[in-house]
Amino acid sequence: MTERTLILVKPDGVARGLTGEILRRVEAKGYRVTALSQMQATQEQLAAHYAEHEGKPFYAPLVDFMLSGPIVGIVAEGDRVIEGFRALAGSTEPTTASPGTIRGDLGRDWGEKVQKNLVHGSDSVESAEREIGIWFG
Ligand code: IDP
Ligand code: MG
Repeated sequence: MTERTLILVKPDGVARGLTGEILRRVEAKGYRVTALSQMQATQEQLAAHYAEHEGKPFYAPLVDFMLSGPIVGIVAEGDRVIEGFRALAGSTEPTTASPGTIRGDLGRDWGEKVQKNLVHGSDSVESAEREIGIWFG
C-alpha cells in the first residue's frame, strides 16, 4: 500500500478560511487526497490522538483549542507523504517556521499557552495508521 498520512486542519485554520489554501498546497505538491471530512473533535479522540503529550504544560490548552471549533480531517497518500507533508507544514512554532511553509506563511504567535499552528501531520507510519483510525474509523 502507498504511504498515507493524517492531516488535520486545526480550528484556527478552519476559522480563518484557510482549508482550501492548505488543501491546495497538498494537491499541488502531488499528493492524492483520499478522505476529507469536516468534524467536531471529541475529548476521547483528542485524548487518543495526543496521548504522547499528556502531562505537558501545553496539553490542556491544546485539547481546549482543538475542541474550540470544527476541524477538517484529511488522508493524503503518496510516496514519502509523511515526511513530505511535515516539510510543507514547517516547524511547530509559527513565528520561526520557514517562509514557504504553511505555518511559516500563514501562522503567527497569538500570545497563548498553545501554539495555534494551523495543521497537524503524522510523524511516522505507525502514528499515521493509528491516527487515521481515530479520525476515520
Ligand atoms: P507538531 O504538531 O509540530 O508535531 P508536537 O510536538 O507534536 O508538534 O505538538 C503538538 C501540538 O502541540 C503542536 O502542533 C502545537 O499546537 C502544540 N505545542 C507543542 N509544543 C508546544 C509548546 O511548547 N508550547 C505551546 N504549544 C505547543
Ligand atoms: Mg506531533
